[in-house]
Amino acid sequence: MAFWRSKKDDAASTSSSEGSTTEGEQTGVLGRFRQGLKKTRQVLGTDIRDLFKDEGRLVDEQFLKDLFARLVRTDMGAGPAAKIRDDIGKRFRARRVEFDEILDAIRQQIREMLQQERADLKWAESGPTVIMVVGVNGSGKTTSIGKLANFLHKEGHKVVLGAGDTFRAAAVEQLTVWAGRIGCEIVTGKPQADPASVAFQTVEKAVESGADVAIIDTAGRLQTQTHLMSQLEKIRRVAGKRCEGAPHETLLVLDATAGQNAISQARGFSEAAECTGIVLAKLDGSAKGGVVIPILEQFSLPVKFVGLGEGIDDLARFDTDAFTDALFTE
Ligand SMILES: Nc1nc2c(ncn2[C@@H]2O[C@H](COP(=O)(O)OP(=O)(O)O)[C@@H](O)[C@H]2O)c(=O)[nH]1
Ligand SMILES: [Mg+2]
Repeated sequence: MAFWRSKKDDAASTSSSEGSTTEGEQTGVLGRFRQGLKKTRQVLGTDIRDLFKDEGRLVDEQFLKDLFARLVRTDMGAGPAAKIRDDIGKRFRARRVEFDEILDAIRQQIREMLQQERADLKWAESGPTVIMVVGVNGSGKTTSIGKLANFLHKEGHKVVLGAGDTFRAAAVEQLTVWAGRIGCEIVTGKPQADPASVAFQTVEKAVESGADVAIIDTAGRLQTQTHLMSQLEKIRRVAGKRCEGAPHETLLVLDATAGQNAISQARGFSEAAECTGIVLAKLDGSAKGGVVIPILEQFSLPVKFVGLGEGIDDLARFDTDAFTDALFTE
């Protein structure tokens, strides 16, 4: 499993062998995925196991119908659930099968559906990498920024935060607390300041202080609020003025507990805000972890990170293998 790597790590990394993790790290990442996906795993494992009351089970129309209904409960969407059902129908129809055989077939299908291009952050060729974070209210933006900043800081990157949610004083305080915990710089504006000016100052601070990454928070908004969406456009423009190519990443934070609603948000935002990747927050609180599947299927946006709790270390880079294993491994 490839762990977090960047151009800097390539030169600096001595702790792990080339392109792979030590066993300890692997257990850590997998363990966290497992913990976070507990609820979804229960739906998949327990509910499907319930279909196997007797010795094995005949794969007939009723079984396939029941299987479909249970798969849909993970919020993977009807399309993917139908695809899995049809595959199992094709392979096993009129045969008596064991639970493990079926679970294994589901696992293979899901693993395939979760394949995506490498989910690394897109790094700026020179100067700081500017990351803008967007999404609806309460989706987990500020928390995810704190966790991401910590993640990058621990990798040895110098991070500057920008408190671009100037709507609510509490949002600025919240991010300031994270900056304090991590020990990174933060740029804040006056209450109700123009978020674009905070973004500009943040990028400027990053350039001047030789930081590697600037992460800019934004106020929550709906993709239908045209004036607020054009405000995002202004933030982008201003950041780009101070640093070529900025923002290099625009991460959309989605709340996994919103299940299918998260999908309509992804649709609106990815069109309106030029998003480059997704952070799927609150996977730990959700039995709807299957929602990753339609997100990957329907959007050309990679899921770059997942939020697995409220703690500072509860963010992991999305990893197909760890995710699939965590969904199925007791
Ligand atoms: N369980 C859990 N809670 C989260 C996660 N990410 C954010 N939260 C919580 O969700 C709530 C809203 O988060 P916040 O970052 O303020 O959302 P924002 O309005 O988008 O900035 C807070 O109570 C967070 O602690 C996560 O990955 N797991
Ligand atoms: Mg916030």
